[in-house]
Amino acid sequence: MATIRAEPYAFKFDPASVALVIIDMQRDFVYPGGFGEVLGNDTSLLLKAVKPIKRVLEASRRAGLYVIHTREGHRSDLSDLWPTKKSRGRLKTTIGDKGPMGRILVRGEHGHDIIDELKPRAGEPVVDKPGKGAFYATDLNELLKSRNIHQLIVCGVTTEVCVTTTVREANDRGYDCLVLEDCVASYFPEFQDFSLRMIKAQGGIFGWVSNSTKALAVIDKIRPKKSGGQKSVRRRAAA
Ligand code: TIU
Repeated sequence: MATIRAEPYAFKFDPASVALVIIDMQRDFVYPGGFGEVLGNDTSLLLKAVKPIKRVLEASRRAGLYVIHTREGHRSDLSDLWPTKKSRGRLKTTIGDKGPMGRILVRGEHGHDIIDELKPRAGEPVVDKPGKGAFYATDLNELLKSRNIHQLIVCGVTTEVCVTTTVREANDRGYDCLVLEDCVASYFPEFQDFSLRMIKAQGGIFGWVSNSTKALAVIDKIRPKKSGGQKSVRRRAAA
């Protein structure tokens, strides 16, 4: 068992039963010119999370932890886009329309993809989700259950939208979630603050909160098991 210093108390986990889940680190949200900016937001606030996430991602790979990435987006015919989601906000440019980085939040478009700094490696599942929560209309639960994973280390954007929706969904499906506060980001600093406080309040009503420094102090010491790790499982599956 490994232990990360966290609030409201230490987060204990078995490296074989934990996954690093990186939520929606897509150009559309993180870079200027994407959907985030179309919504009127300052995307520079999200860029701050990239370096700490990268450090946690690289350490998790070295440790052999299971790594999953998610992307919010829709089929090119928008058949999985609720009319309510399309029209909400009364924006001039909305999901599916042409933006500076291709059609906004449409799968296969440049803006929809994960930023180069955090590019998924072969063997790391990328879960495409049409909603805010990563469990809605995806196979995330099946991917995790098939490996007996019941604890998640959560990073990504935005804290009060897709991160907390996913953490809440995860709770109701029996997962423990540890959120790393410098590895999640919001366009609104006050929402970031309150979202993290809501997670750890009431004895950890939704989970635990820590940071990348405390997590890395522990993940850096984990050695991958010979039979574990993403590569060897893939090899087994292919055999
Ligand atoms: N707008 C906003 O803050 N977020 C989203 O629309 N999606 C995610 O959080 N990924």
